[in-house]
Amino acid sequence: RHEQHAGYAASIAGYLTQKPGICLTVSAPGFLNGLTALAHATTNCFPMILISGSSEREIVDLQQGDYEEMDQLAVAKPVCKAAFRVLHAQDIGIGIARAIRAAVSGRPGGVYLDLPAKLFAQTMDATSGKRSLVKVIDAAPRQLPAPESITRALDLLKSAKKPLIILGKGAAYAQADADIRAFVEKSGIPYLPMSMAKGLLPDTHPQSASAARSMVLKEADVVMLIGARLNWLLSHGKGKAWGTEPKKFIQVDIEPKEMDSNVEILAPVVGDIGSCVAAFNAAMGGWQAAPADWMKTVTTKRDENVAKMAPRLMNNNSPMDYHGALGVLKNIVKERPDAILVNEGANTLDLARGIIDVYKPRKRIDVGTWGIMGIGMGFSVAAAVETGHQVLAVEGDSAFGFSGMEVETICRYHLPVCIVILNNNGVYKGTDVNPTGGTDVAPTVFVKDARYEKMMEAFGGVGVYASTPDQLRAGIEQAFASRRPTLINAIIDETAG
Ligand code: ADP
Ligand code: TZD
Repeated sequence: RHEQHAGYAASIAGYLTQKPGICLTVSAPGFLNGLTALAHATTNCFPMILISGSSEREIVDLQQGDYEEMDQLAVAKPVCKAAFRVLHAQDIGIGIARAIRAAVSGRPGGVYLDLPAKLFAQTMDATSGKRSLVKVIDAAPRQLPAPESITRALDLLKSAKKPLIILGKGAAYAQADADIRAFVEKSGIPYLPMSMAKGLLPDTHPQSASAARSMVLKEADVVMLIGARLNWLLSHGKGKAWGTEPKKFIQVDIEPKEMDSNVEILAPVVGDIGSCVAAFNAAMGGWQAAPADWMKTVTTKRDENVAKMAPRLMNNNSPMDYHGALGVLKNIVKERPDAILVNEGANTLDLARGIIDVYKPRKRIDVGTWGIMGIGMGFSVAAAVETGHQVLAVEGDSAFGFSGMEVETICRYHLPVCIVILNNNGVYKGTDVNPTGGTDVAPTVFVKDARYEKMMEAFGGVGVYASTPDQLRAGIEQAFASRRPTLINAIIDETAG
């Protein structure tokens, strides 16, 4: 229903399949709507191609006022990995091939392909048309790491007293799941998954340090990043979050320029993650597992934190609080680990990320590097279409509002998507007071008791109003059993958050 969501769907299809998702839009305003998603794809290292029609070049360049006039190639360039324009029908094959290669090779990203109006009236005979198409061979070639970089990294890792592995969404994208798991397990080192890397190893894995995150970041002495950047999500590798213990970093990434971007990387390993991790596994030989006392410190802290949280997740309050509602969702996903979890919001995001365990790779997709609202329904559509699995979208009420109209798309294609809106009447919570007085509500407060479930009913899907954890569970179980598009309006105490 809106190009931005088509674009988000394309971007996450690229992430899930390693094939660039393709989004087609009309010119100027349609192009601009899709551009947000293209920029998002580039920022998150997802392969995607935005193809857009554009006005006549001659008129655009002289700014003579064409229908939807805009110099789209120039506008797209700063936010994408590559941008191309095709002016002749015989160049379409080459244009598409260049776009595919640019999107998936090296660090993946968003590519723009501009098709001006002039192109559409052109014809070619079928035989030369066919000949002009290009078969893209080995679009994302393996990039083997230098052998000495592998030795350097393993030597540093061996010297550690308190090592830590951080897995990022680049590792999940790489689809080297078995090798990554084998490496982590053989190393015996505690690991921390970034949000979309959850499930590469099950969150219940004995080496998972998720529930001891603050502690391991502070205490670790050698940190190995695999497909994760030291950006804001990791406090740039320095400052309070990283404590006073001096850190030595190993970084595994396909992008050489990522090294030393925030702090010194003592052991850079540049290559594709599949090849790098396979090289580590081959070179590890008789590996001495990580110091047992360190692992014990990590698991003690983790188990303490998990035990502290457990009773809150079982509360049966009505209206619900976040923990009561998310406790239900945690159990649902535990029983159905093939479901794909889509997640956006603020409290809804932060708490769901910590509480809902993920058991398999690429089963959690969320707001990504920018922390954007609006990915929810586009991601849900793409996840359902690309995988055929049940989707569970856990949405803040504000977050849902950015893409809500796409529930019609979900109904139109009968997709197995169950949306749970944690509805607390506003952004963060629903009790803010307008600081300027007057009769208007605060800017963060929405219409109270909004009946979001009726939006789904409007298009023939199932709407559920749930004010208790039991009603929430029953609604989701019904949705998963029927695979019908379902929207559950889960009523959260508006003071919660
Ligand atoms: P997270 O947000 O999970 O921490 P980031 O998006 O910051 O992860 O980092 C992902 C990193 O993974 C990027 O630096 C990207 O270059 C890298 N990457 C993506 N695909 C591959 C791959 N196949 N091999 C190696 N590195 C990859
Ligand atoms: N616009 C976009 C595109 N992305 C954003 N991240 C924001 C605005 C700012 N923003 C956040 O960072 S979280 C959020 C906004 C608007 C909404 C949080 O409210 P919610 O979730 O109802 O979705 P909770 O759980 O009630 O906090």
